[in-house]
Amino acid sequence: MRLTFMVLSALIGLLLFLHGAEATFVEASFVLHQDDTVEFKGLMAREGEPRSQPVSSQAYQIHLKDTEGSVVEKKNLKVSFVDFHSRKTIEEIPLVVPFLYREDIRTIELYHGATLIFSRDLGESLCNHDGACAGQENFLLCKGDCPSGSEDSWCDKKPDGRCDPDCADGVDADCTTVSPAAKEGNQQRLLLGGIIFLIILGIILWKAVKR
Ligand SMILES: [Ca+2]
Ligand SMILES: [Ca+2]
Repeated sequence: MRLTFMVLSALIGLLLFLHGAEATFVEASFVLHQDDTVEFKGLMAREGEPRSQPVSSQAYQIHLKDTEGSVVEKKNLKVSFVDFHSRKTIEEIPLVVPFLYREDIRTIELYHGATLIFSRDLGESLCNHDGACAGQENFLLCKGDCPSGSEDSWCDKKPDGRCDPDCADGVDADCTTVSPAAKEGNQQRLLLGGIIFLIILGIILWKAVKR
């Protein structure tokens, strides 16, 4: 049983390694005022899992809704208008709310108690599926409109022969002016590295199964 688990874990790890699977999350930024006015500052897409501490107080909440208006995620927000150091009351605070990206998320709402103090349709901002890469759409959120190599403020680092103009010098191998011979040499080294990795993994698994 333990062996089967080990083999399965190794295979899943290998699959994740080969595909480079990463979740996408979005950070929504706001400025919240004491009088409950809210300024929306924008959205930022990132790769990975959102990290935020659980908050027990339900005084302020974010609701994410789908196209049908059903709540797909609720989050309690940490809100305090008292400065941590000076202990003085402050009039406004920045709020950054991370959430896992799902294609069905359409609306973000901010509540103070039962009162809706802010609402915004995110559908247009995240991906409007119109064939043009515009606004805050990018490769992470909207691959249909912003394929790899699009100018979308996101360096996708995909080795696919398309130079991404958003990548800094040396980040996207497709942007470097490497000679075809050197490029072929790099590809061969990468292939050899992959084969060696698989052989080592095979030996480890074989030894584990034999034990
Ligand atoms: Ca679009
Ligand atoms: Ca890009």
